[in-house]
Amino acid sequence: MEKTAIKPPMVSAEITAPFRPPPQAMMREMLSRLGIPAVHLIGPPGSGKTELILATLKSLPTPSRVAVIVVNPAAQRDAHRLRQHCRQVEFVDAPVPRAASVWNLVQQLPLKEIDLVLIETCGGLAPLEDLGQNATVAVFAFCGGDDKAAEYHALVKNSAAVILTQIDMRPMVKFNERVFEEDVRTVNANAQIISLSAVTGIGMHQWLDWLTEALAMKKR
Ligand SMILES: Nc1nc2c(ncn2[C@@H]2O[C@H](COP(=O)(O)OP(=O)(O)OP(=O)(O)O)[C@@H](O)[C@H]2O)c(=O)[nH]1
Ligand SMILES: [Mg+2]
Repeated sequence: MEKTAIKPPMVSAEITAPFRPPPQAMMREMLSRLGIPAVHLIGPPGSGKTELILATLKSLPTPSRVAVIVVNPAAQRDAHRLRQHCRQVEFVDAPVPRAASVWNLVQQLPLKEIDLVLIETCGGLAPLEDLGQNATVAVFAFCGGDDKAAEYHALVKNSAAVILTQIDMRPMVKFNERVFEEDVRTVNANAQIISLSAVTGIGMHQWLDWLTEALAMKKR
């Protein structure tokens, strides 16, 4: 009689591999446990994200308790600008933010000394990976034109707040604020729209109030 070889039972990789939650889930869980909100600021190149973070650091009573993570192809430059006002600045020189690299950096932060994590990334046209943030904030600039909320409608839809920076440029730039606001409202009825200038400080209080509320909510 012909002998048939006994095959070992098939063990699927799913069963043998230890379960590891995705990086964004681990980040959210850890920051949540510590009551630290992570706010992701995202917008087109040059929309004023770094300038806004700088103005924020200058306005907050304890900037030393803020950590900033910057991701863009030349993030080191933004990090250099920010380090003058903030001890905890990390960067990734990459065009697209990845949850795994953000999580790696967050794990290296002295989280007991941190109240807020700000993540700056450049983009918003292509669908983005969830980075483990609690809130997404879209940042657009007056000089970028009044069509940006329509162009970046997916980003606007997923944002808790929409910032329109560089309003000190009003006298110099053709920009229809009604069109911009209507485009935001078409896709997102709830986002707070905040117009400000990170350079002159006009409107910054609204942004700081929003941020303070986000911090308080997380602590609660
Ligand atoms: N007048 C004026 N200039 C601003 C304001 N905010 C930003 N800028 C200027 O706009 C330019 C771009 O600002 P950044 O903050 O570097 O823009 P960004 O979004 O971080 O750019 P990327 O990191 O390259 O995506 C800089 O020259 C800023 O100084 C503002 O409120 N008013
Ligand atoms: Mg920047």
